[in-house]
Amino acid sequence: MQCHVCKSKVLPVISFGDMPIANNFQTYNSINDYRFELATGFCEICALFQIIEQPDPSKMFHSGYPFFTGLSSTMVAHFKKVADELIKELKTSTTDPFVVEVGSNDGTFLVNFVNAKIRHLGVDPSKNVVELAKSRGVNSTDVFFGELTALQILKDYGAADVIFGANVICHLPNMEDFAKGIKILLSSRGKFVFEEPYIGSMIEKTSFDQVYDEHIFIFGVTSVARIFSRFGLELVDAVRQETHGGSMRYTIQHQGVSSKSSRMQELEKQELEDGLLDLSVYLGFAEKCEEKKQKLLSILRQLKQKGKRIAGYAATSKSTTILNYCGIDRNLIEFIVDSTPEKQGTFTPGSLIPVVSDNDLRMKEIDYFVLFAWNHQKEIIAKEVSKGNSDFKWITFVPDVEVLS
Ligand code: DWN
Ligand code: ZN
Repeated sequence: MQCHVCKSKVLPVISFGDMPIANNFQTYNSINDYRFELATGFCEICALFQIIEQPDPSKMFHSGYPFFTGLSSTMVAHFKKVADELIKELKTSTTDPFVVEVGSNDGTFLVNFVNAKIRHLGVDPSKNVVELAKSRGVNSTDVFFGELTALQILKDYGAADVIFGANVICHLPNMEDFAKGIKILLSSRGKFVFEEPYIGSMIEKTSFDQVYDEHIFIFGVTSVARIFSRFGLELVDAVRQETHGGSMRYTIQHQGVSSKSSRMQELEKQELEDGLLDLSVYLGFAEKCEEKKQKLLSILRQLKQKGKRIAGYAATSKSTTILNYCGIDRNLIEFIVDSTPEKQGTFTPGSLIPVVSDNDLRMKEIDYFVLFAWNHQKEIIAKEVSKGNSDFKWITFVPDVEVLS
């Protein structure tokens, strides 16, 4: 049990048991039984919460990757806002700027640079999403990002003024190879900006479903600063974000280029005060995970005993952790609706609950929907209300297990 970054001993926190690949949706023709233990630990040296074993990345990111950033209108608007801010900054500071996105998915972020006629490149290992991005005019390539890829990009395009990543850096087990790539590709005054689910939010809300095979690390300001300082890079700014139930946007530069912002120093202080650098907070989190599991199971079983019909809303990656850790199957949840065509007609990994369209007529017969995309609550409820479904009843489990009124 070694830290993936510093190789020192990781202290065990909680194991969620045997898990399938979170996005490995099953079909009648291809039932895949692959399992790994989703155990977590904490490295006191890096102040870093992490999963101990990660399956081979090629099992997760491939030409059948079923997640498309552009399916959430909230996220599309969010990435447009970030892109617009960066474009404004680049246009005043740099002639002929060059922007690279790591984990560029369907091009939702980079399409804004296409419109602004700014040189860009998207890098993503999943061929299907890269093809989609290319069809939107986004220059993209289907490779993993690391030292070798960075050298190639530097040769082909020159140094990057901005390297961006959203909900991707925490997916990369080899931080050394990744950070070396950033060090090589980033221009001397360039910025590496990335956003990830925030450890402070996960602890505060007991949102343990953020932990699954793809999310090897749940970062905080302190851990990010410590990790990148090992590679001649410096965290200079951090800002909290509402997205994905509580995220953080980090800005990294070459060491010594800028001074640390005061808001980032405040956040570091807060993490120390909140105990995020101590194992005990994580052990408390582990207890709360077990309590939440029992509470969710109990509410679902009570409703079932009363003859109520329950479905799920959104077959998220996160739902794989919840469903398998709690042992929920189709006896409790009849089906899960989801807007992703690639997921419709499949079965959820491990729990084998059917996934159907979010326009399925059977939705009208359902008494309660468990909201697995609790991070998109506003958008989803508004969408259902606009479809005339204002009488739907929702069960959430973040921050607490409750029926929404
Ligand atoms: O980090 C990651 C995040 C950003 O996205 C990845 N590892 C994979 C993915 O995680 P997720 O699946 O938990 O993401 P979301 O955005 O919480 O959920 C997306 C799922 O929800 C999709 O299957 C589509 C579905 N959905 C829906 O059915 N109706 C989403 C919205 C907004 C909707 O209105
Ligand atoms: Zn470490």
